[in-house]
Amino acid sequence: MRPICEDVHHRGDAALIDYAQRFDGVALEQVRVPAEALERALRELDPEVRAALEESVRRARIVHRAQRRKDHTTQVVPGGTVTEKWVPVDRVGLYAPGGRSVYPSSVVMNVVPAQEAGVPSLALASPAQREFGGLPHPTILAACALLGVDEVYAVGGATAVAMFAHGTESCAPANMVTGPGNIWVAAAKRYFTGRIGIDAEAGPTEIAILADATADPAHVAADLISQAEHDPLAAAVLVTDSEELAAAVERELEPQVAATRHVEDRIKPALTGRQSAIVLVSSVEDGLKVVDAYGAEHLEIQTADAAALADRVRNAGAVFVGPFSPVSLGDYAAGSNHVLPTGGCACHSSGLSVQSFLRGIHVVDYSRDALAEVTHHVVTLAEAEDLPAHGAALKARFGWEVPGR
Ligand code: HSO
Ligand code: ZN
Repeated sequence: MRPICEDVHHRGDAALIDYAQRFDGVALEQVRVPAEALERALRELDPEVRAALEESVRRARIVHRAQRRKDHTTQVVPGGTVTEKWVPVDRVGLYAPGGRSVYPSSVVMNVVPAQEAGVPSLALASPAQREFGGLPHPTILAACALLGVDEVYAVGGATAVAMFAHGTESCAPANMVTGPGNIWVAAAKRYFTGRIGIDAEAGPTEIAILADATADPAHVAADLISQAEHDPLAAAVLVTDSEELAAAVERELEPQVAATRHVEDRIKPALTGRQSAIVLVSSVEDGLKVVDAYGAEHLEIQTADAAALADRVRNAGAVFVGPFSPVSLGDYAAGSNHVLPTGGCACHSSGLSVQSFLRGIHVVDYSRDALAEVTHHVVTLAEAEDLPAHGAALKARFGWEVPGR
């Protein structure tokens, strides 16, 4: 990975074109996707998919627009203020995978918060695909066109991260790279951490369901399967105080698994893997402790008092309350973001939001009098830290006398 990233640094577009040939089997003429290819992809998008994506975008915009924080000025003392100013990152590079997981919904979930944060320059990279004439997957291109992202690159994997980190002849460097990707993308993001901002590393999908005897076992089973569908390493965990529900869910799983599509390659290994389980607890209260200790990416609460219980959850990427808020709704059309912390990171991190693309800058503005009033404290602390020049910077403003001493 490292030599590849260094090569992109040194040879720019020529390296990207060589790697597209080597890894994707595509002879690229240029790395930037022409505008007409984006327009065509949107024109040729299935109208029903287009309508669904539009609704997904509309709802995500409602939620993410409301996240934007206002600048806030605090008067600390008369004549002394600190303003917290929220400034969007100048330029963001988004990555969209092209292999097994071609998810236009993830393009929506990355682009919408960046746009609502006011990021002025947004580019997307996705691997060149032989079967699509050397362009990225048409649904990804259509999603970009729908969202108004017109700077798109047919570049995949670690080379895409390197392109955004260093910049090439075609692509200006970005300050931040977000979006899911395979292990090479994750490794490249780690490699560049510190130089560019990155989003959290995404692990396999997780769903935990806290349910009591009032839950519908058919729905619980369907929801467990829905996230097992992502990956053989996906985790699906039911936590319940009801032996009857546990048994009924197990009975439901078999026919439902058999009736779906990705049975052998993903769902069966996910459901039977060590990461998935049905956990019997003696009370819903104990169940709450279990799901809090787990800190799952997605937590569904399907109990009699779902809203009250959900209110008490401390660790989860997102919480889905009651029988009519399944995780699949959140994946596409709740308005919430589906880029969420996995692997226990929900204990310290949040999902992607407008906030992810903003920096809070403190703007300090003190008058002469306000500075004079606190100078002796600053001088004292500076002396205590053996940093007399720090104190001198204030004293110089008052004829080298410490006011009030
Ligand atoms: N559930 C996934 C996101 C996704 N679902 C994309 C469908 N498409 C995040 O864990
Ligand atoms: Zn999903």
